[in-house]
Amino acid sequence: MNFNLLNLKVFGDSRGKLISLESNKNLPFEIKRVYYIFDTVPDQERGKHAHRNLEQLIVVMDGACELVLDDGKKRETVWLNRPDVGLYIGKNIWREMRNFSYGCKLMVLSSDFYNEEEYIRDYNEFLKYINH
Ligand code: T46
Repeated sequence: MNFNLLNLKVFGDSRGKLISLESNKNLPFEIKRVYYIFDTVPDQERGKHAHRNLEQLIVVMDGACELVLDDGKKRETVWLNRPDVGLYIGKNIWREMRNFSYGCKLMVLSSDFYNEEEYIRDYNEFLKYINH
């Protein structure tokens, strides 16, 4: 399936830890947008859409959440709970985000600017799109 868990290189010493993310180096795309999600609550789901062309890297900076990934043939669940692991999601993957810890903080690096036209927010439409 077109997703991958990336172990990010950590520069750590007695002062703490640092991770650097660079376009087309340790990230497989050029970063055009960064957004973040915070103040999450456990009983609220997010996502439930796919992107036609967008690639993203999701890093949980604090807390934890579950990502369900679906390519129309199978579903896999990934638990994200550490800032040194990034979830790369390629094109045409349906994603659902759930079981957030209270106040989980996610940073998302994105290969393109925000464009609502590029989202597929209906699961049946997603299935039709990938099987066309
Ligand atoms: C994704 C997951 C991981 C903007 O105006 N600009 C932006 O860059 C984004 C990402 C969102 N928005 C607006 C659109 C909605 O009115 O913010 C509102 C909430 O967005 P949405 O309901 O799409 O949020 P999530 O958490 O369900 O999904 C987001 C991203 O949209 C999506 O690309 O992969 O996070």
